[in-house]
Amino acid sequence: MDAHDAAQDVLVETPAPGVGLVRLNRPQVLNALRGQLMEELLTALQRLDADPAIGALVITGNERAFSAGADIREMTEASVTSMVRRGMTDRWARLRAIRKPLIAAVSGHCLGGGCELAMNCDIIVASESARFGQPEINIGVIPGAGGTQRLTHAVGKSLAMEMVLNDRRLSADEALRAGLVSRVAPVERYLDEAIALAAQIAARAPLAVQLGKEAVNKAYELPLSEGLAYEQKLFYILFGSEDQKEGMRAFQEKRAPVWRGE
Ligand code: CO8
Repeated sequence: MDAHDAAQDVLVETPAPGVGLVRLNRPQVLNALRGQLMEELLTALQRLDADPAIGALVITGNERAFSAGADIREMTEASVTSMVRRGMTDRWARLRAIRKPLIAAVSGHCLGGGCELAMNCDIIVASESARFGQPEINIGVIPGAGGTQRLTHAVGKSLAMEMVLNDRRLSADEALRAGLVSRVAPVERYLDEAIALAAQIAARAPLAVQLGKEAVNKAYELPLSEGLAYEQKLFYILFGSEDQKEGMRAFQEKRAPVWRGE
């Protein structure tokens, strides 16, 4: 293994109680998503997901770039066979299998696979300098990790088409208006806001948080009648939890609930 291979492509921190933070760490190439980075990212997220002390996760880059997308150098000479063998599909499936809420804290470039990574998260918090785009058309391809699908759900067909077919980039305010992100903060504060939001969610009833995430994400997959039925089943399931009893008793006793995650 040479020094390049030994590089840490992601850094993991616990910046607040209950919060796991994963920083993409290839600033010299605007956090381009090479295979090694994706593996390290997924390993870190899976570890945090399994850690009972952690309730919510934040993925971030740096002020200049969340990520400028897949590593173009790694892909240039790729063949169909090598792309299939690379197991890209498995990696994104592993990301979707994370049960705890994932918040993307985005500043600067958020492009291509970087935008797809952010959209795979449950909530996007943007800095005022964030720029969202799917510029794959410039290099002769199209998005390959959900961009055409998730963007269309998030911002609507017309805007998604402009972004995919003509590299239209969205400013943070445009992304907020279009519904791609839920809040925009100054560059000095966006990460702190994302961490604070994660800490608030981490302090809530863990099972309800997990099932709430699952139910909202089902809205992307299911027709309304099936989604409503799915939600109802999850709602019923929560009546088998201690936390449901605790939450409703605490309300009546006018005290703060103590969640046990059971
Ligand atoms: N891959 C590899 N290297 C990159 C990438 C990238 N995506 N983006 C930037 N870099 C490198 C540059 O080559 C440069 O390196 P060097 O200093 O060695 O020349 C360094 O980062 C800094 O970049 P620039 O000098 O270009 O910085 P600028 O501020 O002038 O420009 C831009 C910033 C506009 C972001 C520009 O770098 C750019 O256009 N980058 C490419 C963006 C792009 O096309 N992204 C889409 C990639 S394809 C994709 O994501 C498909 C997703 C499929 C699934 C995902 C699988 C993980």
